[in-house]
Amino acid sequence: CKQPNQNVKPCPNEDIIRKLEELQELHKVKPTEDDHWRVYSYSKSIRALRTHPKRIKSLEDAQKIQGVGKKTAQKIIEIIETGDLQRIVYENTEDVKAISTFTGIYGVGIQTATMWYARGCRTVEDICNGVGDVKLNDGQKIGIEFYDDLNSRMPREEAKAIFELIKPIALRIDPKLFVEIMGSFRRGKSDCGDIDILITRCSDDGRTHEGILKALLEKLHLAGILTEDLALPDYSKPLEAVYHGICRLPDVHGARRRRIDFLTVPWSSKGGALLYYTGDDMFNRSMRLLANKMGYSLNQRGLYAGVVRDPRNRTVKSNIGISITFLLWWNCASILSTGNLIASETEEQIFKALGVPWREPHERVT
Ligand code: DCP
Ligand code: MG
Ligand code: MN
Repeated sequence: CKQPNQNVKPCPNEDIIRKLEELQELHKVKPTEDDHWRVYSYSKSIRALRTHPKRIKSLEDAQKIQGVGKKTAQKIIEIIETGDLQRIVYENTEDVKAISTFTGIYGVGIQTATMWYARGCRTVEDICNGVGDVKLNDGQKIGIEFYDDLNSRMPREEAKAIFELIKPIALRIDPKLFVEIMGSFRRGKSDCGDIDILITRCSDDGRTHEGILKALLEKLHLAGILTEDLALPDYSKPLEAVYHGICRLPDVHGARRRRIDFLTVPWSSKGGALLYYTGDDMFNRSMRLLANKMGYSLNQRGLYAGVVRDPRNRTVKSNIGISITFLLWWNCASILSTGNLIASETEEQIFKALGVPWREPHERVT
């Protein structure tokens, strides 16, 4: 598919975005509701700034941008005038710094990071040295070994180069496979945090992609493309599998380790999976919310009706003046429609069923 590279042109407010992102990262590891709101509010401002075509020069300029609040506008001015943001210094306390460093390790969430800090760990070295009797699982050990690589985003071109090695290897196993790159790459971003690959296969000829992922992973290890596994698929679900691992461009001196994810789904879920795996996560969240409001449920398998309501929990009140016939019909309808698939084969079907005008992947940012 076409990849409009809307983010490739230089952004006139890049320095402001960098500082706001830095502050946002610090709030991400803090526990209060207020911090969560700040993260959300900064992400709105950052998105708005990314698409703002002109350099911001004044408080008025900043406040006029949709999504930028008054307090953020003041911060923007501080960054423009001083090149810095005092709030970063203020928020960057020892605990926040340490916890934020720890959550940069693959497989470490805020809870684990906070626990390690409480046990006395202040640096990654402390963790490795067993301070506070901290134990690491295999994924976390790999996360530490390649900490810097895995915390840097790759240029779009590198994701493309790696994918273009992988796709033909997959098609050699089965030429009828659907193998596409999803996530930030499909949205046309100029840099990617990882490589997300969706695999499925039309089963009209009676065959499926069962067993393909296992074979593919083996070949990719042999080719030196996959270097470490982080989470292997659950092979008890033959058509629906998730893999997390690490890859790199083989035969390139100094090539960095990159995160890679595979998702396989049944052909009937292709549209649901494309929509989910293209993201971004905020766009997905708003689509799910909309689906729920309409009494539907949206996930990577597709759009379903009836699953949000549990008919058994419905209490019948006799004083609300609804006829018994209607209540019976309503309950039957709920029961009959439990898990009823509304749309899943194509993304277009799902947009249509939700009454949302079509949005190209690069437009799917909220
Ligand atoms: N996704 C989601 N909710 C999550 C995680 C993922 O809806 N909590 C979906 C939307 C994402 C897609 O999966 O776009 C891929 O997940 P990534 O974490 O790889 O995110 P991106 O590819 O969008 O960004 P990045 O460049 O950071 O990898
Ligand atoms: Mg990604
Ligand atoms: Mn991913």
